[in-house]
Amino acid sequence: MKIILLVDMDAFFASVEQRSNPALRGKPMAVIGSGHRTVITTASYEARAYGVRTGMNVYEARKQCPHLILVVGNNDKYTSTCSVLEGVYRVYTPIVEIYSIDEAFLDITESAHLFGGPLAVGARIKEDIRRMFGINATVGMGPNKLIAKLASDLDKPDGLRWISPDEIQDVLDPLPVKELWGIGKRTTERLETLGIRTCGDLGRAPVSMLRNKFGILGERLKAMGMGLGPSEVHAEEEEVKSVGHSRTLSEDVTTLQEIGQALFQLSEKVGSRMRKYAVTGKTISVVIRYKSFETFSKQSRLGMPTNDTHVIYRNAMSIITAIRLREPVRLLGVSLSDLHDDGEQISIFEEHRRRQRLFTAMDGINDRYGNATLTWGPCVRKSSDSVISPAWRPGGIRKSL
Ligand code: TTP
Ligand code: MG
Repeated sequence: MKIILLVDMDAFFASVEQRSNPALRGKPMAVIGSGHRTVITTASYEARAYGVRTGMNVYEARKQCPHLILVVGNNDKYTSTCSVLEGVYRVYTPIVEIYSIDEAFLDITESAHLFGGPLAVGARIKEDIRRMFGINATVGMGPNKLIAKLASDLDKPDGLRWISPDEIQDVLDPLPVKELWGIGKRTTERLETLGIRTCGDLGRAPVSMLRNKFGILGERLKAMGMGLGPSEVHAEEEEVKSVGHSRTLSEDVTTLQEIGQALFQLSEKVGSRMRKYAVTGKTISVVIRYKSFETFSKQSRLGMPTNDTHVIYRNAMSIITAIRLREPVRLLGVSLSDLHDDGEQISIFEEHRRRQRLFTAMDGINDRYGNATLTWGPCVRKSSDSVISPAWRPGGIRKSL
């Protein structure tokens, strides 16, 4: 049985701001996005006590807490903190997966005993983070990622909790299903129509009933109710398997035109990064997150490997147009996998060669003068860097979506 550890910073952006400005410490404050200044990105725990939440607009938040202090976020501070954190984690195990801007999974199965056991590792990581950055993190541990995430959620903020295999049943039995990572509002409502409210109910539900209602997902849901989940931690040094980029849109969008604009920007980001790394990809995936946070992805295989922005865009668009969108879209992602070395591709067609020269020139200029100095028409309309996507990675290149 593995021991998986999740580190999740407490009120991450807000904590970093409180750290760099002592006047903000101990106060109800919130960070707003630099691009979209009316929405709360995250709130300090002092502000959460008043009911201020991520995603609220400033007016709603001020209604909850009239003396709320607002700070415009500085993404560079958060991403550089994240990059340094990776080094902290590697002291304890080489198997580290930077999962989001403020979360990382560590597989400490083989190394925990060197430091005095899982709880000692967790305590040391918390202490390292406090000493280096002056901020609090919560550490959750369990035999898989689902339970590690649950342990962290249940013990926030400044928590340290290890749910060992023999405790899982007792923890899950009374726990409402919505507390489980990956079970959103819609699934919770659909489970409720089956009379399933707690994880205990879910784990005991007949699989045939769940399969009827949820199809293939039914089995996964039952397993989750029993506390089973993935335990593979994807260490970053493994070979790159996909290149992707995703972005929380500054506003939820509904029209194909708006989606197309965002997809073009993403395709250009992915295409230019692939050209920089001299790779092409043969499978394209599009990730869609609805307003309700329900997230899914669709893939398609390309005729030949590509890193051409327009080819990526056209294929991403045909995936989207084949989907009947049920809700406004909050986040979009594009990635290419099944990667090949670009050198394998010999350009037979002059058009292909001409486009490659164009891309090389554009990428060169952008390398020199900063990203998106030179870009395609559809990318100009909206700034694309004001929001850090939850899928942000230090290297900008990741193994899987
Ligand atoms: P979270 O870990 O979800 O939130 P948090 O660290 O602020 O608070 P806690 O973990 O203690 O509950 O997100 C990490 C950071 O990511 C958060 O500080 C701000 C940013 N973020 C966004 O930019 N947009 C979002 O929709 C969310 C949820 C977070
Ligand atoms: Mg956090």
